[in-house]
Amino acid sequence: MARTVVIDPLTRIEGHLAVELETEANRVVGARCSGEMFRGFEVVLVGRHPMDAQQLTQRICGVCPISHGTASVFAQEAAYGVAPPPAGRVVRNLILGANFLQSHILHFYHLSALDFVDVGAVASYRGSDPVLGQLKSWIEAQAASKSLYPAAPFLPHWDVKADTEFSRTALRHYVEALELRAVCHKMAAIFCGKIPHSTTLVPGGVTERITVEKLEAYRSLLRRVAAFVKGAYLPDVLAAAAAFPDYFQLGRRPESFLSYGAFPESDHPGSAYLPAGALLEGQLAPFDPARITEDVGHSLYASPSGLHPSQGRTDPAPDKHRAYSWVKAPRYGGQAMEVGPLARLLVAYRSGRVPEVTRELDAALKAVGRPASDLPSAMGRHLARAVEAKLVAERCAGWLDQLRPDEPAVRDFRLPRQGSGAGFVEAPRGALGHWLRIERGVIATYQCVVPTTWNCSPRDDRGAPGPVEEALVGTSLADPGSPIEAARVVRSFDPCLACAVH
Ligand code: NFE
Ligand code: MG
Repeated sequence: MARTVVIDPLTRIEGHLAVELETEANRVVGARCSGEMFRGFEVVLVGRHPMDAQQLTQRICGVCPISHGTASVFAQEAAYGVAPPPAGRVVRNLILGANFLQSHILHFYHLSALDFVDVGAVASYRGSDPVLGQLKSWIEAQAASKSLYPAAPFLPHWDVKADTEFSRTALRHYVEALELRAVCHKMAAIFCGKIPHSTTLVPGGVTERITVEKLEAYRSLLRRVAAFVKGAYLPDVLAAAAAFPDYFQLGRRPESFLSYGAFPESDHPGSAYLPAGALLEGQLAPFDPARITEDVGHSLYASPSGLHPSQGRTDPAPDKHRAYSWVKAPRYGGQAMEVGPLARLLVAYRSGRVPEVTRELDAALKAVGRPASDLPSAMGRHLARAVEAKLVAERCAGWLDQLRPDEPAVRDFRLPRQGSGAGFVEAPRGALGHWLRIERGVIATYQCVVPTTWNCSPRDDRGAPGPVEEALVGTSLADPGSPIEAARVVRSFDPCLACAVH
């Protein structure tokens, strides 16, 4: 029997997403993702001083402000003809690296883990672990209260057949991860003034002075985070992967992945630690920014469709016929592309250029007894994110060793009256681009194409679905009244609709 299942809002993601599933015999045969609000940052920026952009665009999101600030300073640097000194580049990597770690830990423990653990394992706990004891009392107190949502999100509404030991361990780590995220924020704030919304990211580098104290403080916090990633996060994801092998078959879609390249390691284009590239049907090609367009045929905008972002426009049209999302539909050579940790690691893996990516991915696959062809899946996305966290934590230690106290980290520049530039960065959730044009000393146009814009895109003008819409097709729902399987598929992408609608 055909039936429409609506998840609105889809919880435990960032921002406001509605998902509509067309099902036949409880199997998803079509899906639509709707970004449910308009914000208009691209409109707000017009007419402002160009250097307001790295401050204002960071306000697009509290989870990935560093990526927006970095994309903005990259776009401005292209327009101004300035590049940071080596120390400025390295400090930026350290700030962004800390933000990746915070974001990945947040995504697994606080947004996704409750999809995979049995909360009942804590409710029935009789041991002496203080964290589990407190969690148990809290669940009991909430359950006894008359609150509308007792103990949410700690009451399972579905049947999770997870191992008791795994569930207890993961839930203890859930609590620990709250503190670890603060530690990651402290690491970032050492060099970026404050977080969220750094004050030290500027065109030409970073304004923070490098001192022995700061280097050692970062190093000591990094050690703690790296130990948690290695000792808790990665093993917990491997355990979830072993407990939910079906999710290597769910959330699959045609193989098209895009990475702009993350963490530049010299002034040369192409020096990114995780390389740029487009992976289409197994073929790896260099990333070409000219191939990006945005369709708006099914998006709530009156602007023309299929424009390159340098020509892009943002004209909201809330009553547009047939449109169902405030998210535009970015395409690469006309193709929907998945972005994010899985895209970055697959591009690196297929390029064969990053030995530790190959080593760590192969080790993770071996641990769960799966072939590499299982990576493009819901569970593969979790696995790639955890492996990436380990790699980034290790690389941060190496970048730290490159810095010397009082090394200059910023270069001066002159602001042109006119110019244009594009900035490409990898945010925790994937490829992020900002396009800037300056006229008469102020911003004439500004466009952002954001990771979740790629992943949660609606249909394009040809009617072809976006990546999450594709990935949902084929999902079987045990109980369409509680479509947890579909929610798990969507969450594997780590969507941020606040970013996507910008
Ligand atoms: Ni609001 Fe973001 C990241 C960016 S996602 S979290 O990571 O850019 O679209
Ligand atoms: Mg945009």
